[in-house]
Amino acid sequence: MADFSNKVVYQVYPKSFKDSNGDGIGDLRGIIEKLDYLQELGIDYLWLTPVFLSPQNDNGYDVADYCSIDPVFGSMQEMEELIAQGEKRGIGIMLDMVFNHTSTAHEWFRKALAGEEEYQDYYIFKEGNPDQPPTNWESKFGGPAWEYVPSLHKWYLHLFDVTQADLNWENPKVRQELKKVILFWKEKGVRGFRFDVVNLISKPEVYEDDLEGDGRRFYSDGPHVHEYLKELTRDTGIDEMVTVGEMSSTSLKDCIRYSDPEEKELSMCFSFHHLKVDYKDGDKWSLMKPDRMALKKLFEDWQMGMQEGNGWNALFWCNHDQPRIVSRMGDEKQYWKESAKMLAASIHLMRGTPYIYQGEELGMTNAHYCHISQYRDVESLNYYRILLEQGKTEKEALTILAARSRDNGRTPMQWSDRINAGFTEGMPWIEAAENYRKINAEAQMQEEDSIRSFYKKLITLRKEKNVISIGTIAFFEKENPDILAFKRIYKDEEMIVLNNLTSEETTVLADPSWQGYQKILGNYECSRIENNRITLKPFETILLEKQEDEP
Ligand code: TEU
Ligand code: CA
Repeated sequence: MADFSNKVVYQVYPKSFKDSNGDGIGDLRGIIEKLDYLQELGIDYLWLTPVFLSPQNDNGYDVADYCSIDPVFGSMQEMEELIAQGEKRGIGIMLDMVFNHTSTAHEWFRKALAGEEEYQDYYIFKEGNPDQPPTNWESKFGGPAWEYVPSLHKWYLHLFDVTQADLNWENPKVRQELKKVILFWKEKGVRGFRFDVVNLISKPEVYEDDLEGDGRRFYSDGPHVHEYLKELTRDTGIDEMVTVGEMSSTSLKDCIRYSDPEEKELSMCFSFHHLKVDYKDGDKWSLMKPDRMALKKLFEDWQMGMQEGNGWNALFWCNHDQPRIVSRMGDEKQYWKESAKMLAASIHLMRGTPYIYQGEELGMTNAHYCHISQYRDVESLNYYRILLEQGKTEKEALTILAARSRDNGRTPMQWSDRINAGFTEGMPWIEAAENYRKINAEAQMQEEDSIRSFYKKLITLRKEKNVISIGTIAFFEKENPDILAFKRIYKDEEMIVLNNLTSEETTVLADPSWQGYQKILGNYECSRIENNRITLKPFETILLEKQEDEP
């Protein structure tokens, strides 16, 4: 397995990145136009969320054909051009493989529905009567996880939308088909893959009611998942490419196994525990302020656990399913720039490969929509209905969506202060956040002190310093909820990273051993570093480096 410790991945959500033809929907041509922007930022890989043929019920995560491009995004020729143009700029394209389920519009599912038993075995169909689903499991998008097909007298499983039917990985034919997809894209020259909810592919042998939860404990990190991943990697020869698995409700132990190079499963894992520290009682739709102590503890457990187990983390705050981090853990009003930079440093300087989600490098914020008609996401619309059914008022439901909707991460990329943030000449499929006149790429390209410039510095530093890419990590100030502090060591290189997670000033006692350390990066021009203590300003981040001893 190859090493991706000094690489940085940039995630593009094509629908919202750049529209080239004025239909209001981002497309491949738009991405090609912006490759120079990405090269200038310094990234190594571009992870593209699905652009395959799809009814777009879940914005492409409902795939109808894994080997063709949805016309809304462009053509196969444009995809080939994107790969070639990326290559020219040192940017490898990573594609998003949605292998837990297909769209119900996929040919396999259509054949299954038409009664072909061979294809019914591609999915998880269970006999049963119409008023009794096989289990009480719930879909992650709300409602039951089973749908009844009257013509077949059978139910099928869908852990996500009703138009996303779960594939049956127990069937070797399914595994063969999916390997062919990987080989098809490998042949086209893509450099890596992200695997959607890949820890859900192995379902239990027996399907039973979950008396404690929604069913996830039966199929998350399921019985044969490690076996299937090894087989997929081995038979497609992707062990030297960058591969990242999205792990839903996973365990540290399993993530170590998925990403330990000796296991030859994946290069790294996304896990989400650190993004649930503001879920009240674990419920995404119940609001709470972020629990900073829990956040710190999770970082520590996962960083130390992965280090000890020889696993590798994908480091990230944002993606197309998450609200914007500066709105969530920072302060987008008073300390917008400071908090966005601190959040960037805290992630990029830990042990793992960092991911930047489009617009994160600009400090893009949540959408601040105030009407349900502004939302587009299937999950948001389902939950809006569910929240009203639970007795919430429209206003309460909208407050919850404003904090939690996936659409917060899907507003158009803010390129400039021109209409629609310079994203489209037409009517955007989803409204831009109003603050694009202030927060946009054009403005930040000019400014040395911008959030984007800070991200560039972090990327450059990772390339220059082994201590950042491969150094060991250890945490301190562990009992202090306000400061995320850690030390990185590689041979005789040492670094201290201090992050004030709050909008209040706070102090850290300086260790005498930091005497010869010097600040090499921060988000305030002057820092208060005294002999015995360091006073951190609101959301201040400081990177101190040990200077080489005098000869
Ligand atoms: O996401 C999986 C996932 O776990 C989230 O969608 C999560 O369930 C959701 O945010 C609940 O709050 C992946 C993709 O990233 C997502 O866009 C897809 O909708 C989903 O899989 C299904 O393919
Ligand atoms: Ca378009």
